[in-house]
Amino acid sequence: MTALQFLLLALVAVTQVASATTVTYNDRALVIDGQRRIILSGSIHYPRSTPQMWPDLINKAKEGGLNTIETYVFWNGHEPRRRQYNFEGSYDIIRFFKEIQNAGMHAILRIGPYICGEWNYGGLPAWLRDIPGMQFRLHNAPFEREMETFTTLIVNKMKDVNMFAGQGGPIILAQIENEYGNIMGQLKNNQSASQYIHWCADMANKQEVGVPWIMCQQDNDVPHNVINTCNGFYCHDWFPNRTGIPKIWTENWTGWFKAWDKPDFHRSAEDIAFAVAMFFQKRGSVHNYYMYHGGTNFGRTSGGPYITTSYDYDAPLDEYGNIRQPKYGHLKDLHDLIRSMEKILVHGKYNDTSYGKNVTVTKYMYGGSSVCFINNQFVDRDMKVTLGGETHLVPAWSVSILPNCKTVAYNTAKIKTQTSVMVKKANSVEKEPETMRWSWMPENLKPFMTDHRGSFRQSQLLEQIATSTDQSDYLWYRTSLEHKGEGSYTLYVNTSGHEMYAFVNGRLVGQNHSADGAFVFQLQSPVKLHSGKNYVSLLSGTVGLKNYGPSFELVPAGIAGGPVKLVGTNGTAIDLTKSSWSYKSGLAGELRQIHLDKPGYKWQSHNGTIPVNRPFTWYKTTFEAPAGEEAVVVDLLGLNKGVAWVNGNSLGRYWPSYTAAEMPGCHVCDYRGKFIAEGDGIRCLTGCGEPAQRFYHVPRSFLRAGEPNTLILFEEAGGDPTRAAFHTVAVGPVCVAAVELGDDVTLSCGGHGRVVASVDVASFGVARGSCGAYKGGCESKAALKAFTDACVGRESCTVKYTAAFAGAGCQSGALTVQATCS
Ligand SMILES: *[C@@H]1O[C@H](CO)[C@@H](O)[C@H](O)[C@H]1NC(C)=O
Ligand SMILES: *[C@@H]1O[C@H](CO)[C@@H](O)[C@H](O)[C@H]1NC(C)=O
Ligand SMILES: *[C@@H]1O[C@H](CO)[C@@H](O)[C@H](O)[C@H]1NC(C)=O
Ligand SMILES: *[C@@H]1O[C@H](CO)[C@@H](O)[C@H](O)[C@H]1NC(C)=O
Ligand SMILES: *[C@@H]1O[C@H](CO)[C@@H](O)[C@H](O)[C@H]1NC(C)=O
Ligand SMILES: *[C@@H]1O[C@H](CO)[C@@H](O)[C@H](O)[C@H]1NC(C)=O
Ligand SMILES: *[C@@H]1O[C@H](CO)[C@@H](O)[C@H](O)[C@H]1NC(C)=O
Ligand SMILES: *[C@@H]1O[C@H](CO)[C@@H](O)[C@H](O)[C@H]1NC(C)=O
Ligand SMILES: CC(=O)N[C@H]1CO[C@H](CO)[C@@H](O)[C@@H]1O
Repeated sequence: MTALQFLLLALVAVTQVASATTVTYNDRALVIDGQRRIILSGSIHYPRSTPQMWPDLINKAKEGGLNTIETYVFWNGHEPRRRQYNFEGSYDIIRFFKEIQNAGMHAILRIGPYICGEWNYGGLPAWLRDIPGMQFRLHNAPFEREMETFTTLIVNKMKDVNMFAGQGGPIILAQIENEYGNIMGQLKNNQSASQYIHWCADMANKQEVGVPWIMCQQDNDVPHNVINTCNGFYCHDWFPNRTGIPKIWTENWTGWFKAWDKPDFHRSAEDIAFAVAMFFQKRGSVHNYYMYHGGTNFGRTSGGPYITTSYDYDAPLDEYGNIRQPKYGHLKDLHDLIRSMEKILVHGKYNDTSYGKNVTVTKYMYGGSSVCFINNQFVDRDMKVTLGGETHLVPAWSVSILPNCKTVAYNTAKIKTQTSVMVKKANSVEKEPETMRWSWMPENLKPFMTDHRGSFRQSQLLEQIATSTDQSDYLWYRTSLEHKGEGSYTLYVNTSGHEMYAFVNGRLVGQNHSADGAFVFQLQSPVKLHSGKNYVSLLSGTVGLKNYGPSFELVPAGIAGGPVKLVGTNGTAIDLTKSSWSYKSGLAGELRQIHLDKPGYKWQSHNGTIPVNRPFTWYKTTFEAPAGEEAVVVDLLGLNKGVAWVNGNSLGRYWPSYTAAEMPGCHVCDYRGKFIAEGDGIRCLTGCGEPAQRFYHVPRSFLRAGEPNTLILFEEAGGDPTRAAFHTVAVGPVCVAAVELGDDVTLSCGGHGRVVASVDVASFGVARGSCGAYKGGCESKAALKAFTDACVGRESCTVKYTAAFAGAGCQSGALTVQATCS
């Protein structure tokens, strides 16, 4: 054997046997196999997409300059009933981690198992609270026993397939509990809380996972053997309390989640880049985007309270997994630069120098090289900063990075990446919605309108979650009363949420739901009683369970004590609160599993006519899957509220009749200044006054090409399904703005065979409007021709911006280009 052959063989051996990786840390960084490393991570939650989507999402994250994927673990999905486990489909966590490993990336395993995450009950299974003596997230044996059992199960599952770094796997950090610091703060030196968090750390360390344990947002009373980390929109001014541990940012919120009553939040690419650059300027070394891909709350027990089915989060990858430009590209440029400076940042000596109010220059020096950051934290003032003889203009609320301390390679406020506007394209395969044939079936409400027996009776109004154990969104309450003669009354029902339908003698007399984030409301409806026996049937519905705050398991849902009363026009009141109430959890159609479209179901279709605006109705149609690979959505405008399934797979709750609020932040958008998600000063909201969510994601893996696919809707409030239509999501207009002389300008239609159809604007003036609707200022014929020649008919194209483009008499400066993909 020659030396070369030997070397080759040795190489093969090394690549075939996943070698153990050691993970330690010091005050500057994680130390992986003896090397200090910068970790650029992004959160992707496996149940919020499908296994078929995972490789693409992970690869796009890698392409976007990340080296790590972070996820929570979703206990209620894995253990829906006590000791009955689910690790299939979207809950195949092992497959998800193997995909991360296949992509050659690291992973952060955030077990929790309390995870918040805008997830039903913060991830805790609803059956937990039925265990006697249970107190969530405090020092008590029932909770700790269940938490330890589940944590151990997950750790062992990961160990069995060698997923921890020490076993050659991708996991470099593990998390126990989640944002407990907030809870301890609210419980004010509660002994039980302190004992609990120390118990968590001890339990975690007993697991011997071989990688460090982290606790996020745990600034006080930090157990000595865990690393505390920061969550927030900004973490540059935050430092861990103890020395010898690195500065880790576990959740940098890339946007914000959406509730049914809220418009869409947007965090600008400029502001998030500012936050990331500031973090690395101030010694940060482990950074994670929450979320990098937000995704979809598909199942009933996926979303948090009043959270929309879309969990898009304005993340760098959109709900469907498409690249969101310019956010994705602007951050990729930053990641590539940060990683090129890795050695200097994690080893270098550093010096922060204040250049007056609000401006700081940081210089890192290592092995004869240096890199500089200049930040300007003024909201309203661009600043000139002179460094080593050169003067640099640093725009307000931005950071400039100078990899040699001389020339600016990146400024967080200057976006070089294109903007892509995603559009919904009509489905060319499918016939027009008018010709989709619908059939229907009524939900059988009769049993609960009469004396038919419920599951049990009680002479009080019970709390809903305890009664139904969250096996359904719905709980029936029914009582009856004798009345002499006819009478007119108003029915009053006080409920703790989230929605309520009232029936008297089988007729729907009223409905109401919580508004403005307050779950408690009162239903009021005029009712008529007849002589003899009258039935009052109340259907309470939940829309995702509470996920946050101390002792959130004590937050009630449903009628929970009421009162329920009838008040006559003359003031006579009949109090039904202590009547004999009969209970039943779930709807008949849920128990029959109508969504599975089993043979023998009596779907009705009188020559294609179906009833519309009829509450409590099941609808069914078949459709052809749109051709191609682009994401598919179904437009449910015209429907009211319910649940949708395609081929038996839940698309989640729909509620297109819910209109998002108008708020002050709907009409102003400026990236400069601190981003907030609550209170005064919210900005950059869109979708105000529009349906909170009209389009629902239908993952490709739910569809069958070339065969009929079935869409089933359960419409609870009454709507019109005949307008439902399928669309694909594709890049429409693409734009670049603020391009400077010498820049290479790239336009891309996002693949899938889409090409540039036309170049519409090439302007030197100050282009007004937004991408897709730019009104040019001073047209450059030369630029228009160059872009048209290079781009039309191509999936992507690159054009260098040269002096030859300058239009006569045009304002010098930035070039704006807009093209349309088709
Ligand atoms: C700690 O808080 C829990 C939940 O609010 C409460 O049940 C318990 O009594 C408190 N313990 C102390 C010592 O205050
Ligand atoms: C830890 O740091 C936080 C701020 O980050 C501070 O409020 C707290 O007092 C510190 N606690 C300890 C024990 O040093
Ligand atoms: C930090 O930089 C400033 C400005 O260049 C210089 O005056 C100062 O001596 C430096 N401090 C250290 C500790 O290197
Ligand atoms: C930084 O600028 C903002 C306004 O842009 C101002 O409110 C703030 O006080 C300034 N901070 C300091 C430290 O001067
Ligand atoms: C008050 O109104 C109710 C309902 O209309 C009726 O049944 C009842 O007899 C009335 N009582 C009196 C005292 O008028
Ligand atoms: C029932 O709701 C009404 C209206 O919100 C409220 O005024 C009343 O105090 C509530 N009653 C109880 C007992 O909570
Ligand atoms: C719905 O609830 C709100 C809040 O309690 C109440 O103001 C409103 O009158 C109710 N409407 C109906 C029709 O019940
Ligand atoms: C069904 O409807 C079509 C068009 O609306 C009509 O031409 C046809 O006669 C109808 N058939 C029956 C059996 O009613
Ligand atoms: C304290 C706080 O606002 N925590 C939130 C941080 O963001 C995550 C993700 O959106 C939420 O789950 C927390 O509620």
